[in-house]
Parts: sequence; C-alpha cells; structure tokens
Amino acid sequence: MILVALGSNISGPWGTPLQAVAQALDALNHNGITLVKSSRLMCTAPYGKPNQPDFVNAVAQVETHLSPQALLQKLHAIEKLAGRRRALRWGPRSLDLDIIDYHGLVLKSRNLTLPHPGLADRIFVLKPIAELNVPWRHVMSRKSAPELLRRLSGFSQGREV
Ligand code: A4P
Ligand code: MG
Repeated sequence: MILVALGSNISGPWGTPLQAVAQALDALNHNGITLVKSSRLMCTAPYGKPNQPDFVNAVAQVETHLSPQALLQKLHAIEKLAGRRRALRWGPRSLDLDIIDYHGLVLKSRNLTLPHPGLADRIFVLKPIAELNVPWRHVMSRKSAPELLRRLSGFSQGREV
C-alpha cells in the first residue's frame, strides 16, 4: 500500500490551505498516479514549530508504477506548482507532500527515508490513516494506526474542516 500525507498552512497560487490540499488530491490522480482513497481534510495545530498558522492535513492512498524516487520527484513537482519554497524546516508551507509508506519498503537514502521517520509520532498523519480504514500496519513496529494513536496523548487533537 502506498500512502501520501498532505499538509498546508499558508495560502499560495492554489488558494487557501483547504483549496490547496483539495487540488493536490486531484493532482494525485494524474501524473501516472491513481488516487485510491483519501481521508477527510483535518485542521490541526502546528507540530514541531508552534508559532505558525494551523495546518490542513489529509492522507491519500495511491497506486502507481513509479519507483519511490520517481514518485518523490512527482510530489516535489506538484509542491512547486502549489508555490512551495523550501525554507525553514517544519516552517509554514503552501503544500507539503510526504511519502508515508511505499509497499512496506524500508529505505534510507540521501533524499528519501521510508517509512516516513516521523510517522509514529504524528497525530495529523495517524488519524487520517485510521480513517481510511485500510489494513495498514507500520512496517517496523507492526502496529496499526489506531494502536499507534493510543500511545500518543491528545488523540482527539484536530478537527474536520
Ligand atoms: N524526504 C525524506 N524522506 C521523505 C519522505 N518519506 N517523503 C526528504 C517526502 N520527503 C522525504 O523535506 C525535506 C526533504 O525530506 C525533502 O527534500 C525529501 O527529499 P521538505 O518537505 O523539504 O522539508 P520539511 O517538510 O520542512 O521537513 P520534514 O522534516 O520533512 O518536515 P515534515 O516532517 O514534513 O514536517 N504540523 C501539522 N499540524 N501538520 C503538518 O503537516 N508538517 C510539518 C513538516 C511540521 N509540522 C506540522 C506539519
Ligand atoms: Mg516534507
């Protein structure tokens, strides 16, 4: 199963964060990628760097014949169209697309780590995965999204938008 996380917390050429995430979901159904299923869009408090606007987050299940590296390049191209400029780590962004899992592949290369290393600590990723209601498990811990969520405090963080 391939899962992609979407996030946005500033407006850009694709409009508000809500509009940018919605348009990004559409872009994930083109470019050699098929959108299988997506979670609802969720408004979440910023994680990592607090003094910035709230995020809109979602997770999509996609299918593709692209390799993980080729998929990452497509995601970067989509981020660029949505006005993404790489500046501050964890800072505000008009669109962030992360590969969360690529068929359970474990990989650490210069520009790609799989599964996404922050995955198990992020409610804004785990909650949408739980909502997808798919038979996904973290490849290393073998835990499901609801199991990983239970370890985190503030499980109820985030509201639908
Ligand atoms: N990279 C490595 N592995 C991956 C992967 N699995 N998927 C590399 C995507 N990219 C991957 O990412 C930096 C580099 O990571 C890329 O060039 C890619 O080659 P970036 O998107 O340029 O920088 P970043 O996003 O600022 O860094 P990072 O560490 O990826 O941050 P995160 O983890 O994306 O966190 N709070 C809420 N509520 N919601 C959010 O969506 N997002 C962040 C960013 C912080 N706080 C948030 C949210
Ligand atoms: Mg990123």
